[in-house]
Amino acid sequence: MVWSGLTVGVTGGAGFIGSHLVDRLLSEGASVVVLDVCSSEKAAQVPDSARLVIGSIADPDARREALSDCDAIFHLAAIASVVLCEEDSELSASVNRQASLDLLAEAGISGVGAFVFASSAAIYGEPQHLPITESHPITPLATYGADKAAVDEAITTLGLEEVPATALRFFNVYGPGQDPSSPYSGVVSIFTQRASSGEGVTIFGDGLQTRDFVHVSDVVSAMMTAGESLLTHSTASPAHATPFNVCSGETVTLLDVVATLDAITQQPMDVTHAPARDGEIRDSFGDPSYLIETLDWTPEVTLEEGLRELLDQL
Ligand code: UD2
Repeated sequence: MVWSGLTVGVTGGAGFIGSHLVDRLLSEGASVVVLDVCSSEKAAQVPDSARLVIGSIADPDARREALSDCDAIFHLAAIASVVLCEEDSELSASVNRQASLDLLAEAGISGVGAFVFASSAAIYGEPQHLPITESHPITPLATYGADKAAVDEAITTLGLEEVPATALRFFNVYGPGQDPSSPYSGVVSIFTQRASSGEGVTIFGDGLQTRDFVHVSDVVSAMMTAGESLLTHSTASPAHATPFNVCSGETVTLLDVVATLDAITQQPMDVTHAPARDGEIRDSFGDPSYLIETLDWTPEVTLEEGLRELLDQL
């Protein structure tokens, strides 16, 4: 067992994806340290068996307290709202960019055996070809994507003498625990909650925009697999200084999502159309084959299975 007995830091470990990762690491026998700015409500949800340091990744003392003795670090903490990053680009620059770069440098100094960064499909910007492969140009549309891209690039240009690290480019992640009421709620969390309560949904645009929804358990497996490879092979790992798309390869329209929910609940939802969101990307779907072939990862949860699971839990 690669993780048993290791101390593993998870920044953003009280968040949606991070909390699933923490559960998985604990079940694999790791000692987990969570660094998160979380509310007291979120703090209470962090398992007692993990050590929680409440603080920002932009605070060097908090980083030191939480992460200086870690064997591996998963870096998920970020200002996740694209809108907030646009409104406060200084905040995004200090948290999403500079603190992440500082953390990466400190991980190198302290000899961390694996650094896994939560990058984003947002770094690709408007797709120039579909499906999006890792060689797609990095042309982010906004501050959030630009700051993620800066850290992604720092990782993918690391040398063999530096910290073993990888950048995982998440597409549209969904699954249990994603808050439908937050300002950056994913469409799946909103639509499943509405389907469950019998309320209608609003589709921005014609509903034919495409996305690549990847289940959080598959995202966790991708992070674990990449981390294991780095811990085992260090900078000789094929994951080192390499970016990977983390996506399902399943392309769906929003109308497909509604139709699938309708079929599961056997109750058609009321759908209202509103104008498309400004500056939104119409089609975004990725090619997961590089991760599948390089690290033997397989996305296992189909969108229909994932939606059924969510509705069962509501
Ligand atoms: C994703 C990320 C976002 C950022 C962005 C960069 C999520 C949840 N969001 O935004 O953080 O990285 O990519 O490109 O992963 N929609 C509706 N009705 C609703 C809500 C959404 O029609 O009530 C539409 C929305 O206009 C879009 C699609 O659903 O066409 C997906 O929206 P989203 O916010 O879940 O994700 P996305 O891809 O816009």
